[in-house]
Amino acid sequence: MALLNFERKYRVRGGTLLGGDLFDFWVGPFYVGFFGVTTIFFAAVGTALIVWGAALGPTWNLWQISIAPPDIEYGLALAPLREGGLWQIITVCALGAFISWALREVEICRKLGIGFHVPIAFGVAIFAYFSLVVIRPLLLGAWGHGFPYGIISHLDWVSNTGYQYLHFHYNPAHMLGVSFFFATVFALSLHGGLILSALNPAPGERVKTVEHENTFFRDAIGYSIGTLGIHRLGLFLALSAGFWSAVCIIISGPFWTRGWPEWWDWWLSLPIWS
Ligand code: UQ2
Repeated sequence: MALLNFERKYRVRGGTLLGGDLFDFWVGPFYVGFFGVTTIFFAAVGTALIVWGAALGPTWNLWQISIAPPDIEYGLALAPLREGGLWQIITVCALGAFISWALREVEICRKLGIGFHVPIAFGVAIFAYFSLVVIRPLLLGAWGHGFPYGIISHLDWVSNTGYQYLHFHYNPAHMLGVSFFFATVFALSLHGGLILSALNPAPGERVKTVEHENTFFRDAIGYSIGTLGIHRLGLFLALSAGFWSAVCIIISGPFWTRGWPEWWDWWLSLPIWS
């Protein structure tokens, strides 16, 4: 089907989750929908509040601008705007925009009649952010446990939070998260390399097919996971990376307050040694 044919068939009413036909239209290439409107709203308000927060701060240096959550003393209450209240509203706007974007993806999937893999994958990324700024602060009893919105300041937060547990690499869920991140880039480099090797031949040479792709890996390691399989594996590896990152930070504090190296003492405490 040619692009123009396809668009005529696909660009039709229906499949919306909310708003019925009200926002069921396109602006240029972009589908709008109810959630397109809410995405624009939350993104615009959130961005304006970030600029306001920057204007209140001591610097316009892009690296140093930071909008901090409230002090721990405010607990789970709302704070004055200049003392973390801005951070609280910006967090609501960020989640509003991310979730609206995911639901807009769902509406587009429904229109096309395709699966929901993309919005589900994005949902796992939203969950990782949600666990940092909502789940863990709630479990610890203060919004002040969220991370500050700034380029350098959020890096400092990660560093400080890591050292608070002495050595974060001993966190078993962190180990899983890191391993899945590495496995993800490894799989994508194999996949990207393999696709380009077959589909982007030297000038004058023929494009090769999937049999060449299978055969390369069968010759090299005796196994080819297949063209569908590599994408299933990639999605699994990437979602697992996001999932275990969320777990590794949620358990740090709410469920384990000492250094992570000490967690491994369970091994020395096994009765088999005595
Ligand atoms: C493959 C295949 C692809 C691929 C890749 C493989 C034709 C185009 C990359 C090879 C992948 C394997 C063997 C899995 C590696 C496992 C991990 C955990 C990285 O067979 O089928 O399709 O792109």
